[in-house]
Formats: sequence, C-alpha cells, structure tokens
Amino acid sequence: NKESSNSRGALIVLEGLDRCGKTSQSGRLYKYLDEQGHSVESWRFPDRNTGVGQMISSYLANKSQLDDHAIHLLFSANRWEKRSLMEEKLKSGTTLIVDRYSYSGVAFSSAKGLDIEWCKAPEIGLLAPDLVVYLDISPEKAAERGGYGDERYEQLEFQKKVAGSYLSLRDSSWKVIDATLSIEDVEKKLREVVLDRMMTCHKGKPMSQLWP
Ligand code: Z5A
Repeated sequence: NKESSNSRGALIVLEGLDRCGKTSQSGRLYKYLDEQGHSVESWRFPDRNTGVGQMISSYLANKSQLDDHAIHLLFSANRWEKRSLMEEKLKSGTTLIVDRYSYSGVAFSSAKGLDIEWCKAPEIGLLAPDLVVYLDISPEKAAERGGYGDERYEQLEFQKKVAGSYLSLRDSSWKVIDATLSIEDVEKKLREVVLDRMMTCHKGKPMSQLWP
C-alpha cells in the first residue's frame, strides 16, 4: 500500500553537529516509515559515491588540500548533481530523509570565516526542504560520545564555531529536538514531526526552492 503517484513525497532534512545522532536517527526513521508502507529513501550529503563526492571524501580524510572556497563549491556541486533525481523522486511520491544538506554547507564554511551570503549563493535554486530537524547537542556533549576520528572538522574548537553558525541559520520553521535524550525518545519525537509534515505534503503543499 505505497502512496499513489499523485501525492508527492516530503523532503526531510536532518542537521546538527558531528555525533548528534543524525545517522542513527535516519536509519531508524527510514525503517519505521518503510515498515508502515511509505515509499521512502535515505540519502546523505556529502554523497561520496559521485566523482565530486570522491574529491570531497579525500579532502575530509586530509588526503588532499583545497582552498576553502573551492571545497565549499564542491559540496554545493555535490547537491546540484543530485537535484534532478531528488525532484523526480519527490514528485513520484517518495519521501526522502536527507542526512545533512545546504545548512551544513553554509554552517561549516562560514565557521571557517567565509562570508555567509557568499556561502548561501551557490545553494540558490536547490529544492527547499519541507522540514529541517535540528538535533541539538552541545559540542562538549557530542565530543563525549567519542569516536571523533581523524577527519577534518572533528575537533571541539571548530565544532563550537559550527554550533554558532547553525544558530544564526535557524529559523522558526525548524524543529529542534534535544539530541541528548535517549535514542528511543529522540526517535519518537522525530517520527511525530515527520509524519505531520508528510501529511501536509500529501495534501498538496507546493515544493519550493532555496532560499525561501
Ligand atoms: N560538510 C560540509 O562541510 N559541507 C557540506 O555541505 C556537508 C557536510 C553536506 C562529513 O559529514 C563532514 O562534512 C561533516 C560536515 C561536512 N563534518 N563534520 N563534523 P558526515 O555526514 O560524513 O559525518 P558526520 O555528520 O560527522 O556524521 P557522523 O559522524 O556519522 O555523526 P552523526 O550521524 O550525527 O551521529 P551517529 O553516527 O548517529 O552517532 C554518533 C555516536 O553517538 C554513535 O556512537 C551513536 O551510537 C551515539 N548516539 C547517537 N544518538 C545517541 C543518543 N541519543 N544518546 C547517546 N548516544 C547516541
């Protein structure tokens, strides 16, 4: 009993600091919605499988060096190369759960000191999410979860700057969930806001583009 093709899917974006639990929650939400009979896919950015994604992956692993502006544009290009597929999926009724999106792009690059308006510009025209969920955790608490690896950006001082950038990007349409609750409690709250927004999309909420 998957949705009929004339009701569109919802673009759901999960954002937050490293270790806030996005990957765990994307997986749980995907499983739940799929079991409920919804047409759903789990995506993530960067998508490391594309040519651009491989350049990003090598940069994040400190295997290559790039100018801050250049890597910013690559992250954006990585979203642009998936844009038409994204639109196709949504129009055909598939809900997409996306782990990081343009907000990560702007938050991380502006945390390095790049101008925020410059950071936002290449994202103009990408599809705007129907819902942004911010999994809220302090940089200190996130660091306590351990597992900070060797990737670039996985350092407390930098994560503090990223947290500040996210704060300036947040608006009243974002749903903020306390990411320090148990995995199960976060999951429950996430399901509620996502199901609600999926319903408004099925009922005909129009698709829009960044930045609204
Ligand atoms: N980046 C960028 O600069 N520009 C862009 O445009 C984009 C990204 C899209 C790679 O991202 C980097 O790229 C990222 C931003 C930058 N750098 N950083 N930082 P990535 O998505 O590949 O990596 P990540 O975002 O850092 O994901 P992650 O390490 O996988 O973290 P997570 O997905 O948020 O968390 P998790 O793996 O689900 O959970 C982390 C641990 O916490 C794990 O042991 C869990 O079991 C545990 N956990 C999860 N939830 C809980 C709760 N509720 N309680 C206790 N423990 C929990």
